[in-house]
Amino acid sequence: MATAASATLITVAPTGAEHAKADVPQLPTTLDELVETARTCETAGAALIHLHIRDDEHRPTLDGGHLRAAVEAIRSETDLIVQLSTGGSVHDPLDQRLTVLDAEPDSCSLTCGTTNFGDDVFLNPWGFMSDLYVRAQEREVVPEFELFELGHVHALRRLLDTHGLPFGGKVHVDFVLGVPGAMPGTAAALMTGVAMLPDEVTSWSATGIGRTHLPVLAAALSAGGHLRVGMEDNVVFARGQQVQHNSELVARAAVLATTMQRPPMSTAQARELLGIKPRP
Ligand code: KMH
Ligand code: ZN
Repeated sequence: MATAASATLITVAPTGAEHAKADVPQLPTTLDELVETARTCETAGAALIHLHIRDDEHRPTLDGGHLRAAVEAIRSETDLIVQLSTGGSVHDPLDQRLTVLDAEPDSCSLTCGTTNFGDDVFLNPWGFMSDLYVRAQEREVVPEFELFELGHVHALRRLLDTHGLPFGGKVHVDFVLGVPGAMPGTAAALMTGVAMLPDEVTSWSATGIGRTHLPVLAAALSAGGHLRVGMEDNVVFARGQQVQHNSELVARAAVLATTMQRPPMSTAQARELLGIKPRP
């Protein structure tokens, strides 16, 4: 397993499925806003975008037309790796979540088990994980394994044992810490998870939800991990100061990574790290 890297993969998760546009008007929800966000965040140092799509009323949607339009628009305007969320919102049915791959993203998220999610439950039973994994292999989409709980690390072991390596041969995981009811956003929890990773894991990143954003970012950087930032996970830049644009979070992560002598990775380096197919 690679324990340190000389450059940092910065992922931006600009929107998510949880915040309402009415509460956070600066949340990018329209196609134009997403494309502008993607462009600006690429300039600020991001190499991968983790996308949730909203409908014309700014509500989360898994509609194939919306997903495909977003993938195509961001590909035509940026060189970012496009990752679609298969987690969607806690209300999305499992069978619909499987259809996300029809939009032909470079990458997809794949959460390695069910977890508490605030007052809700984010459902990821074994059968769903397994089907999604095999479909991603068949369609040559590279999964990013989302780990919200330490048990998810063990479930990843089961996926690899059952189905072998993902398309591209690399195994990249993303720790999501600090979701209420799930793994806490602490350096200790992150380090425990990293210590449990299967040998096949070639890289890892981490993100902390809400007020755990900065502690998790600092812990990940100091331990040789990569970073995910964005308004999906955190809408507060500093005490009393809301995030106005996702690029603020990317730019701060880029400065911290550069200070730590691990500057942001280019999109080409990120493709190699993750085993993503080159653009046609
Ligand atoms: N919105 C959460 C219920 C993912 O993108 O794969 C799930 C989530 C994970 O955001
Ligand atoms: Zn997500």
